[in-house]
Amino acid sequence: MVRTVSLIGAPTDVGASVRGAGMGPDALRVAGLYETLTRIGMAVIDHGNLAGPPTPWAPPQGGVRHLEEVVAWNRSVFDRVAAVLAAGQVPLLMGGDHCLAIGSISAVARHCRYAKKKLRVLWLDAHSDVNNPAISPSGNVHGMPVSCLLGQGPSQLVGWSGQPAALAPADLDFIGIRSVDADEKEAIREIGLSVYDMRHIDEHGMRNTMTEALQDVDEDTHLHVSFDLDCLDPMDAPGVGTGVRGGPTYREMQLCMEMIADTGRLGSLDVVEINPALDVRNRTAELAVDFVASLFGASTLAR
Ligand code: HAR
Ligand code: MN
Ligand code: MN
Ligand code: MN
Repeated sequence: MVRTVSLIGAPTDVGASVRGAGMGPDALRVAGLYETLTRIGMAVIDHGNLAGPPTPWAPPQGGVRHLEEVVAWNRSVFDRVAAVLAAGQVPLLMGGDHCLAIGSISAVARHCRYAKKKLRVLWLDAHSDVNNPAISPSGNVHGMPVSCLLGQGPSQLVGWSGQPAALAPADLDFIGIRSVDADEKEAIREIGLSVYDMRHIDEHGMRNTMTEALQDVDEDTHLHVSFDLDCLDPMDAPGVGTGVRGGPTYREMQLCMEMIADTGRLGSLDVVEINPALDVRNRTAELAVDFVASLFGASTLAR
């Protein structure tokens, strides 16, 4: 059966403090996301872009920047992702900054409860995004989505899945992490989150890392990938607002995607943090399209 991928654009940088991630959806379209997925045999629908408030560029209040606007954007993301899942399709959220994963994954979590699927989230990122308003150094919500999904964010941003928390700590694995704020380190330890950081990948290689991360994926699993493009090395992916040197190589990331594809359990995807204002000739969006193709099963000797 041919699976249908639904592209959902969320053109906003409301959760960031560097401007430009709002241009991400069109950068992915220009890089040929629709055409590439079609070429490898997927049915694809582009739903166009969601609408939402402009980014106010105001300072944080109570430790959070732009809370009202972040809530508004995430509500539209939640509703559209929920509708796409209800139609039996694979939602591909084109961000936008990473705060949008709150709405996206909350909708996926609710769907998994109804469908009696086990949700597993792979968070591919340079950052752990597990800040909250009390500890965030910036107030930017793109540094807090993991906390919100674990039920520990501002009250307006938790509980959307119909449960106090969309995710339990064991539902989530971080891959590629190398930038964690002081208080986030403590939060990761206290919550007991599973982190395959860059040192782990250096020492064990991507193959062993992904074998370990995917070992409990079975036929009842819904796999969600939240792909922050700053997971990559900024030498390869310069078009991001908060790049951190020392990411996985192009080949390592390809293997990561191919091993996820091999499980056959990919059910939903976020592609976030592409910032065309900082990019070089759309290189980062083109790279993202390459990796998304691998995630959906493109390989050298097959499609
Ligand atoms: N940890 C920093 C903060 O909370 C930076 C986080 C953000 N950037 C992202 N998210 N792109 O992965 O402000
Ligand atoms: Mn992120
Ligand atoms: Mn990041
Ligand atoms: Mn785990």
